[in-house]
Amino acid sequence: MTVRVAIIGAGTMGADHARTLVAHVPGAVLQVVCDANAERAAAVGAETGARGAASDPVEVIRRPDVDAVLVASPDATHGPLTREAISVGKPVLCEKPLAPTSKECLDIAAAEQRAGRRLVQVGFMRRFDPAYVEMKAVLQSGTLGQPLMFHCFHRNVTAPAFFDAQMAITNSAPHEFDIARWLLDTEYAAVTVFRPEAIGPDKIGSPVFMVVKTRSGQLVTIEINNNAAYGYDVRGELVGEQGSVSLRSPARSEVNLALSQSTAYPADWRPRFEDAYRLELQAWIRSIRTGEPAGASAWDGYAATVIAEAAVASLAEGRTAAVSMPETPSLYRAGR
Ligand code: ISE
Repeated sequence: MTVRVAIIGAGTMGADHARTLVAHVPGAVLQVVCDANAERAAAVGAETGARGAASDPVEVIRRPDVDAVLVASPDATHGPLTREAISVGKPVLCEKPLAPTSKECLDIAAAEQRAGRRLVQVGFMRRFDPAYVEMKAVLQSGTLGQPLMFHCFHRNVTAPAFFDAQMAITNSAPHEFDIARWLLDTEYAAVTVFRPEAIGPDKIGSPVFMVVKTRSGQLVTIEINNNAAYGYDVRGELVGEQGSVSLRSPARSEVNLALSQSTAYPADWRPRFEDAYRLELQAWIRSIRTGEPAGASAWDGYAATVIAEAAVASLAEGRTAAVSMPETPSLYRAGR
């Protein structure tokens, strides 16, 4: 069975997924690239050899020659398009966040439960990143003892002027919220958000610094710095009772020159998570063909939005915000 995929949204991530799908994913064909901007859809479609291009996402989702949908359109459209795919029983890989509000995420999970099977995978690609996967394997081997702390650094070169501290929490931090929850296999209890006072009052963006408490008693620290200037740099160190495990930057070479040694930083997340995106898409198509769910579920997408909402409240009100999650429904209990 060849899975005929529609990609909705031909911006940075949609175009990147289209290239990865056609170059590296056996068992899938790029049926249609859809974008509100018809020219952009046609350009990405032509570049990747898609069978067609379109501009109406709902029509595309309902087409009988489309088997599965990848949603990479703007954040606010994720919820309605994912629900549309569920309503016609089609598997959907939705970029993060699953939806901007926890209420919308819960509605998506409810629709999926009514459908009675897992149709939604959320694009938390770090779960496929070899470095995080190794980190989790070391933790699970037991050699570190109990995990105590997880330190996360998320630095982008620069962000657009509208990318404020709240967006740092709702657009960038969900990657950290999801990966820490997945690694530590626990839910969150509380979050406190700080911003360095040294930053000028006219600077509306990050850095934001968060201290998160888990229900199992660990601390997770998260620095989001969308204007770090020097390079795209994601770091993580998991500290256990007996030792720690850190991510290594996947640089492929180092340059020796003028009495110094250097490695390069990528300009954005695509090269850093190239392997993760490829493995994520391969796992998605495999899961459609085998019926075995892979990656982050709609419930995981909900969990990331719940803590993002609490963190936004903490930022606005300058206090610790409690994080509360209902019990995990049975559809989502296996395979976390
Ligand atoms: C962006 O939306 C992403 O998903 C990237 O992975 C992340 O590094 C960046 O901070 C976000 O804005």
